[in-house]
Amino acid sequence: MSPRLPGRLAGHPSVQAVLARRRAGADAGPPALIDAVWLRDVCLAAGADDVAAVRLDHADLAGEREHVLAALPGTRTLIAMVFRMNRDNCRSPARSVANQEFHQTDEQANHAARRVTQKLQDAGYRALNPSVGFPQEMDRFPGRIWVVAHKTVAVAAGLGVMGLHRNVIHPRFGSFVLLATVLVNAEVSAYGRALDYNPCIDCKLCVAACPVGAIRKTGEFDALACATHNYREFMSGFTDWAQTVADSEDAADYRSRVTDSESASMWQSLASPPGYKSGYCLAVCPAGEDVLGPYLDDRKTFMDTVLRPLQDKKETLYVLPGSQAQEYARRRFPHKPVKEVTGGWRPPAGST
Ligand code: B12
Ligand code: SF4
Repeated sequence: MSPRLPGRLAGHPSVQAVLARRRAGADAGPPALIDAVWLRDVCLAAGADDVAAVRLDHADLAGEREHVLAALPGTRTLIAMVFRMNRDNCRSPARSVANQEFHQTDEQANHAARRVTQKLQDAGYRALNPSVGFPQEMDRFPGRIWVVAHKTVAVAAGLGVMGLHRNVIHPRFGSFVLLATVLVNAEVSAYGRALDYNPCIDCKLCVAACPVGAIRKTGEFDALACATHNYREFMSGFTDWAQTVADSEDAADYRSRVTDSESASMWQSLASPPGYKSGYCLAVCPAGEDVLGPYLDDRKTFMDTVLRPLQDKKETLYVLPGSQAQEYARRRFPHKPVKEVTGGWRPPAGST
């Protein structure tokens, strides 16, 4: 049935074209249910390495619901996808190599999620793909800057489980995956089921690899220690650097506070995608069926060739003064210079 429209609107060429298409049956609207096999093919063709859908009303997604609905009102299903990273690139002590791998995969995942969204849109659904990594909602910083927590969605969809290092471990690809989520306003004919085991083998290599002790044997994760070091050239570290520039009396004073290589590195992070300082927890993880073999065959060689080069690397570690991370870094990695930074966090009201 045609909608009742005011005369001026009814006579508009675009309106007439839409109504003519409807009369011809070309615009019948999408099927109520998205076919799971079709959806999987679309995601794999777009570049995903694995995919599973989960209902937005899944109990484990209660904390995501309001954020998802704010991003796309009417969302019924979340489509979780994983994208493999090349392992030895991630493991390289050369930060340029590892960072390139992270950023290329990030880009691939964003492209694929966008393509899936486009296919769903063309099929007549409302769909949206939040950013895989950055950019994020910086007006909310230091609050929740992400639109959707991809880890939470991927775990609920059954694509993996978080390991000791708090990254999602895929049963085959292990920790070497980035995640993306597509929101859609329809149900899918089949949903994923949570894994009934954790691919993490509790080897604790991630604990040994993290240079600032952010991953504890007990399972606690010190997100602030991680962000202060690993994200030195992202939002908070950048703010601290900008404050250092503002506080410096002249070029000589600035140079006494910031080394030439730190200035060059900050420039590189501003000119290219920003560089992670670490990510070693993910790099050393032997979990996952495609990854585990060499670790099972010869654990010593695995540690000598994967863990040790990262532990031995001479590099500056960034810590908050008086933090556990500072004590840990000095004790466990005496060959790595430890530098106190503020992390760029705003001082409490009343302090100068
Ligand atoms: C915030 C964030 C971070 C923070 C906090 C990490 C964390 N464990 O949540 C920091 C800056 C430390 C970080 C670091 C890294 N991240 Co990150 N990060 C995210 C982000 C934006 C949201 C994470 C999230 O869902 N948190 C909520 C719940 C699920 O996490 P949680 O572990 O249960 O809870 C902890 C944190 O949320 C933290 N927290 C709570 N509120 C806040 C607020 C702020 C500002 C901070 C810093 C932390 C924080 O405290 C909780 C208790 O420990 C996602 C992208 C996205 N949109 O989902 C990527 C994501 C989780 N990151 C990812 C990666 C790859 C990394 C790094 C390896 C980057 C690198 N190359 O070095 C490191 C690994 C550090 C680690 N061991 O976790 C991948 C993980 C892929 C996977 N296989 O699981 C994601 C999914 C990006 C992606 N699309 O693939 N990350
Ligand atoms: S490195 Fe070992 S302990 Fe850490 S997440 Fe991977 S399998 Fe689990």
